[in-house]
Amino acid sequence: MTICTIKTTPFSDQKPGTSGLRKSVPAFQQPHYLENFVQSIFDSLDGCEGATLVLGGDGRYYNREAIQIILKMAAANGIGCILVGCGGIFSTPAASCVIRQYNALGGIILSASHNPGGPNGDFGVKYNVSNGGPAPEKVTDAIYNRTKAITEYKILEAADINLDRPGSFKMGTMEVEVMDSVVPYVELMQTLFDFDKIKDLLSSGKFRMCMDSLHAVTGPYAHALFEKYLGAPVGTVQNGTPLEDFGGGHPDPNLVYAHDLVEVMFGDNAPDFGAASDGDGDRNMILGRNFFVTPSDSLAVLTANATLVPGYKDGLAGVARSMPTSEAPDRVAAKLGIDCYETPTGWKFFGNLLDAGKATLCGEESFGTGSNHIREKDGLWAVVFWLNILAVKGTSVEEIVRDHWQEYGRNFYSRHDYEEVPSDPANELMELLRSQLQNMPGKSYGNYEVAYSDDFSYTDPIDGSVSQKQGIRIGFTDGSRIIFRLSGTGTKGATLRLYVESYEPDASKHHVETQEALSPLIQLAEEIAHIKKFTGRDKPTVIT
Ligand code: VG1
Ligand code: CO
Repeated sequence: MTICTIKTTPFSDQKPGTSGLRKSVPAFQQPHYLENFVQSIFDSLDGCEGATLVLGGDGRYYNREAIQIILKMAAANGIGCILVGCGGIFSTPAASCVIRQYNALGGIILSASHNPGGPNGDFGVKYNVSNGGPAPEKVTDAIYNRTKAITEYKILEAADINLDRPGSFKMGTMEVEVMDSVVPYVELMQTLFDFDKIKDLLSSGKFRMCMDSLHAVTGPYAHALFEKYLGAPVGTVQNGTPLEDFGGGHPDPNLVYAHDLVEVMFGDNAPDFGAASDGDGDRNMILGRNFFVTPSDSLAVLTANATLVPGYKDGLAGVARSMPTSEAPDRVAAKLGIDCYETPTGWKFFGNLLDAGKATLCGEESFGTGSNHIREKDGLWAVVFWLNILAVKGTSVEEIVRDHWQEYGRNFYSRHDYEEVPSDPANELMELLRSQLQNMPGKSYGNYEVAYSDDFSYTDPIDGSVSQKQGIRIGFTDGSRIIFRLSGTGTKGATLRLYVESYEPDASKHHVETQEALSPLIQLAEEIAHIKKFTGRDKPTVIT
């Protein structure tokens, strides 16, 4: 078999964002586009000669073609062994699990996560390092620098590998192991949770759940986990077959896009528990009967109840949340006497804290929760964690959350997204805000007095690396916050995210509807940032 060296020229737009390189499928299909990025990964790796890598994706359109190209490039670049998902399938958490179990050098995960798929949808490539987590910024910077200078890539002339059944193959001198990652993933879950107890609950006939995989990657994992191992009736998992275009849907587990599930959980005779996950399986949404759990509250509830679950029975070392995530987990941490870390948006910032044993649970407001069992957020893990708590407590989701508010107070929280707005005015909005930050502290807006205002900068407590300009935050003396960020995962124009939070200790006010409770702050955000003027929109695209 011949190794071909192909001449190429750089693309200027291959800078990885919050979670890898994300572009439209047609962008990835341009000649050499995928190849340039993949070669840049290989060129940036230390010791890829003979190494083991994990490879797979969320099953979206172009997944299979990309896998065949990457296999041939890996073989030409001297990789020793590739563990590839059967059918090309690897959820992000399962990839993280397998990288760790096999001591692989890293993994290439093909996903644009919650972005829509299909021939005109999005595609993505991210590189994870040997701890199983997303590459830290120094690695993504190295890859990006390489993409700007690349002149050639290597690829083996070889036949495609059959991805549809497990087995061992050779491609040149490289070994290819086609594996089903459902089993190692479920086995990991068994080490953390009380499967017998959850099984009693799910097979009792008294408790019903509904899991919506949104036609994305968690389907096979969820069918096995809930219907085979945990005793839930067949049919518990809906939309459980991964489709290349996610059935035309938007594989994002929130109240807007997971509409099938929302209809079930807010309809007549709703089940006790509902959950959904995203395109690549790292996000989760938790619902009770007629009840929505905000992701920030979910992290706080898991933290408060962790010792009920076998894997965390000895307590938590600490907890970490991204900056825009509500401060609900901070209140639990304070009561438990453990540290609560605040990181920039993106799971890569949790890696060092998890590796150093400083944090056990982590979470983001964007429906991401996870722990030190892997180095990615993990949608199904969160679902099983909730089930384990429900099985122990024997109460409902709503009761657990309301009791939680009663004990800790309620952090009202909402995110408003303005998607696909023109980039220039979005950047202007951010610049204008930045220019005002210095003069804000001490200033009053109606009942709100600014306590601090800055563009969030994070110094990693483990390696000292500094990440600047991670979001504009304005904090008020009563504990409320308004935060502005531009998304780093969108592929069209800019997406402005406004995050709003207020704290309510008084239990008699906990029933107020979230948007209503936050409306003075939402108006204030408009007053300060002139969102309507800059985005040309009179309301957000998505409210979560
Ligand atoms: C979004 C979320 C962030 C999450 C990231 C990747 O990033 O806000 O919390 O880590 O997506 O999630 P951004 O830059 O668009 O706000 V996923 O499920 O795409 O791997
Ligand atoms: Co995701």
